[in-house]
Amino acid sequence: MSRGVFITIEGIEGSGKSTQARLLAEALRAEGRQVTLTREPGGTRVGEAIRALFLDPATALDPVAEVMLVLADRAQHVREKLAPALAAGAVAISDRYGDSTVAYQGYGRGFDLKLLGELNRLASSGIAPDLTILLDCPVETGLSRTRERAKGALREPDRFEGETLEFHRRVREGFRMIAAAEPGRVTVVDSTASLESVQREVRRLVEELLSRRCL
Ligand code: Z5A
Repeated sequence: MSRGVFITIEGIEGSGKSTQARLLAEALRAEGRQVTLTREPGGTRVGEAIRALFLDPATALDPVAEVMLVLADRAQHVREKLAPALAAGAVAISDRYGDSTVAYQGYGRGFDLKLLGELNRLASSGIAPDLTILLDCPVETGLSRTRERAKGALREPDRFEGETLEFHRRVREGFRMIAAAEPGRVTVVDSTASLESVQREVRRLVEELLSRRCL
């Protein structure tokens, strides 16, 4: 039985997840809380190796192999990092988790949603987020932010950055369907707003959760 609190931040590329996850972790640490900030794919040594393969534009991944890789990453991540952090009473913040698999591999690639749900449960040992913050913005906004950031960075687009606009639109729609189906867990935050105002809303949602849990 976990004693900590599990928060995931989800959304399309460029929606601001990594920035908000980092700011949230800093704010909670400044309050003296024990925080584990992590990400998927990645977060563990095995996961970072999977991530490199997963994002490599030179990797021609079969869709089933893609699902298996991301689930292998999750299984390792949960057992090695998330479950111990939650057992120790930490606030665990993950930049992406199971909803990304449903949105990208399910809605984006067309993988069977029911089967994906079962595989996700297996990989996550049933550890579900207490709160998921879905940072939502139009695909064009997210992609223009990441393109702006990439200016001057001497690297080619990763496997997902190279995907079509249509693919990213299906993924966004997938995230919104998940939020509509689970309003008790997932809260949608408009991430076209300024970085500071998104940050304030994220803090408010997390403070609400922590006070509900008397933490
Ligand atoms: N993936 C999958 O397919 N299945 C799965 O199950 C999982 C993942 C778990 C991970 O790549 C890829 O893996 C991901 C899905 C797939 N690919 N895609 N797309 P990643 O981690 O490298 O990519 P990402 O998660 O999309 O990260 P990102 O591109 O860095 O986006 P972000 O984290 O949402 O954004 P950010 O880094 O916080 O901000 C991007 C820029 O926008 C940056 O310059 C910020 O300063 C700026 N920003 C942020 N917020 C704002 C606001 N509010 N206003 C203006 N500018 C802003």
